[in-house]
Amino acid sequence: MALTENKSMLSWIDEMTELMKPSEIVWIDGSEEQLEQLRKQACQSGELIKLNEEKLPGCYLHRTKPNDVARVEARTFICANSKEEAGPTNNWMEPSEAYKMLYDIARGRYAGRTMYIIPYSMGPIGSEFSKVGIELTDSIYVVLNMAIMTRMGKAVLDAFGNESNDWVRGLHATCDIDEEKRYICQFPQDNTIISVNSAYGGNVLLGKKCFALRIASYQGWKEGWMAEHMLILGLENPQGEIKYVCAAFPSACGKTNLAMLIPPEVYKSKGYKVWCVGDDISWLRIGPDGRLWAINPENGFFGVAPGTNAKSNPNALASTRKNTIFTNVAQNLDDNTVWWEGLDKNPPVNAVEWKGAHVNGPEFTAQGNKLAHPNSRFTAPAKNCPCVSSEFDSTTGVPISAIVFGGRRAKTAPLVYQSRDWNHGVFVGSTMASETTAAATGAVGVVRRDPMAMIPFCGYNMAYYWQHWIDMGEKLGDKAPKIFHVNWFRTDDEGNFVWPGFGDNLRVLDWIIKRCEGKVGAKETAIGYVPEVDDINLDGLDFTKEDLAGVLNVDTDLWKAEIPGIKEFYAKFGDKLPEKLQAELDTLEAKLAE
Ligand code: GTP
Ligand code: SPV
Ligand code: MN
Repeated sequence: MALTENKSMLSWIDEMTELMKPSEIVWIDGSEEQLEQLRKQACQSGELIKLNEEKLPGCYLHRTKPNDVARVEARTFICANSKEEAGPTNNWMEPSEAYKMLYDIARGRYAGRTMYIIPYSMGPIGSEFSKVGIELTDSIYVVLNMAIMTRMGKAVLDAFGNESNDWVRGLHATCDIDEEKRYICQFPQDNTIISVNSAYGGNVLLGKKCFALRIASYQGWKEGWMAEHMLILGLENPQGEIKYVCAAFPSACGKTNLAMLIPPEVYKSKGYKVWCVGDDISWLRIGPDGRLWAINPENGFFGVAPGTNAKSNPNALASTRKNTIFTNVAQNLDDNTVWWEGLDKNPPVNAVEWKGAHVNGPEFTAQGNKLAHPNSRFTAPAKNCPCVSSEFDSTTGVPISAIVFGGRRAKTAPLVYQSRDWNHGVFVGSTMASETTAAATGAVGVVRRDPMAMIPFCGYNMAYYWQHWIDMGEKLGDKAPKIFHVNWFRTDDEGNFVWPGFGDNLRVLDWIIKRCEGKVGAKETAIGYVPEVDDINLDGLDFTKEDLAGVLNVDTDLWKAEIPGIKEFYAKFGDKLPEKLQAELDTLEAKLAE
């Protein structure tokens, strides 16, 4: 029986039922009984493997097809009404052509299968920030992941009611997981997403990148708010005051790690704490007090497994110890637990690698093979996180003091710098560059422009998106958050990371908050304000002031060499480029020439 009487929902579901020809239809009501029954079914079919109930209660392992392990940017399309509205950084397809192509691929593909209808909310149910979606899928894995990553089920529909048509339509069909027919298409003007021939996270958990970033960024543009690829953390000082920070880093560049950071001993002993509100996506609105407020629209973490360990990110590791789904990690057959590169130095001897082959872990890895896929992930409930913020479910969100951009740059970008003002900060975000990672298919380690960490996720022309940022800054006026840029990834001549990173990034956050409070000075450089060497606390760290001076150094020649790349990138946007950004570029060039 349908769980809603909303006509726009029912008529779209009817239309899709007609198209997809499911043998069975199941509404996901969000109850634990229903989810448990689906887990059992998935274990019977082999889609999930139940892990050790004592060591990892409620946890499961899933392996995707080896050709389906990451987002596919080349096959992701923004099907806006015109190519110009999608902009030069997005793939574009004309909407009616796209629908025809996708419906031809998907037609009848639920035959012999069950169509699961997942009603879900991005954001706490009942919050003004929140938006509702319905995802249709033939994958139990998708249902169970969505149950962790979103608020879902009947409660969402009850709160949404029968009148509104303002909800996002999402159709996912597994089909044959054929790479050649894989498409991830967003139709911003229709509030619609269609994803075919994949069963991997970011391509099929439609509430996440497809809705909460691509569709929502477009909605935010039209409605006066912002959807960003940003973590949200609260930094509590010894007086118990909490300041909130949003940070945008590209995929697999450290959001989850920063969001759950454990302060180094010198800070911890004084009473500093970090609270996690979100690790991947922020929705931001100007509040009644004129400040910028943020919610995390998600309800769980779809985090990178490799590199997560008791030292680098104990809070993330703790989050994965119960009720978690692991995707493409290795299985330890001796105790039926999981393993990935960087968990510890002891790969399991009796192991199943991520593709499903039984191997001797130490021998296999010694030959240079990876037991877990570099983009293997955990799907864990946010509530599992030991440092989850008390504001996690807040319907009003948290007020943001600082926005931090960052990426992987071996050279060029210093450890941290502050923009001169909001528009300069927008310029800094718009010219961000970072080395590519395993989060998307394609080459890894290639420097590319990734403005605001949104290049794969902006649902419309990025030039308009930048103008929207500038407009938001104008509305915020002197209540606008201060904007910073960080780089944890500077390397020495041997290619080793210089800055210790992880928990020690708090030392940089501390400077950022002090700058927001006007409590510390800075050195003005051509690119913005850089800390004085004495103003970053290095207590208890094996890192000298000379080392610090090295990572804070702004190399004018390297920055001059950046300019042609920025110009070339900006040129793609032609006359759509906001004048204010061109002016910022001119200013940077002039300052570098001084
Ligand atoms: P998405 O979920 O793909 O959006 O990624 P994310 O930005 O949340 O990345 P995550 O925090 O999972 O980090 C990805 C990789 O960066 C892991 O391999 C981490 O070990 C590494 N990393 C994170 N923070 C630091 C840091 O401060 N220093 C260094 N050297 N590596 C880091
Ligand atoms: C990312 O790639 O930025 C992720 C993982 O957060 S995915 O959901 O696959 O996009
Ligand atoms: Mn992400």
